[in-house]
Amino acid sequence: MSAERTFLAIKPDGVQRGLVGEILGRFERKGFKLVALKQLIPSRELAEQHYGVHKERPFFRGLVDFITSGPVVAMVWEGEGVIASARKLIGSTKPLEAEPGTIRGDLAVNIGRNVIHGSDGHETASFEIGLWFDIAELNDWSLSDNAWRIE
Ligand code: IDP
Ligand code: MG
Repeated sequence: MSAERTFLAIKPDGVQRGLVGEILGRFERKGFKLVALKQLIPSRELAEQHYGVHKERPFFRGLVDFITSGPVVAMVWEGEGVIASARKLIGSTKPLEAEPGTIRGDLAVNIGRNVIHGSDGHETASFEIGLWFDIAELNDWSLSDNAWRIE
C-alpha cells in the first residue's frame, strides 16, 4: 500500500504513432508494476490543471491544445524508486538531448512531441495520480514472481 507510485501518460503522438506497446514494455521489463491504466481524451480543464505549473509559459496554450487533441494512455506504476527511475527511462525533455536508450532518446525528435509524461517528484506524483484517477481505479495486487525480483 505504501509503495512508491508515479503517474505516467503516453501523449497523443505516442498513441497515434503506435508506440503504446513499446513504451509499456519498457516499464514492465524494468520490473515495475502497473497498478492503473486507461485511455482517455483529456478535457481542457484536466490538461490545464495537469500542466498548471506552466500556465505562464509561452508554449502553454499549444501544449494544452496538443494534449487534448487525441487519446492519452494514463498509467500509474509502482515500485522502489519508480518516480526517479521512470524519469531516467523517459530521458530529457528535449528529445535531441535525451540519451539513446531512453524513450525520448530513441523515439522522438521534437520537444512538443516528446511522447510521454512522467511525474517529476513525490508531490507531483500524488497530485497527478489524484487528478487523473479515482482511488477505486488503483489496484493493489502482488506480483506472483516477486521472489525473483527482490531478496
Ligand atoms: P517534462 O515533460 O520533461 O517534465 P516540462 O518542463 O515539465 O518537461 O514541460 C512539460 C511539457 O511541456 C514537455 O514535456 C513538453 O512537451 C512541453 N514543453 C516544455 N518546454 C517546451 C518548449 O519550450 N516548447 C514547446 N513545448 C515545451
Ligand atoms: Mg514536467
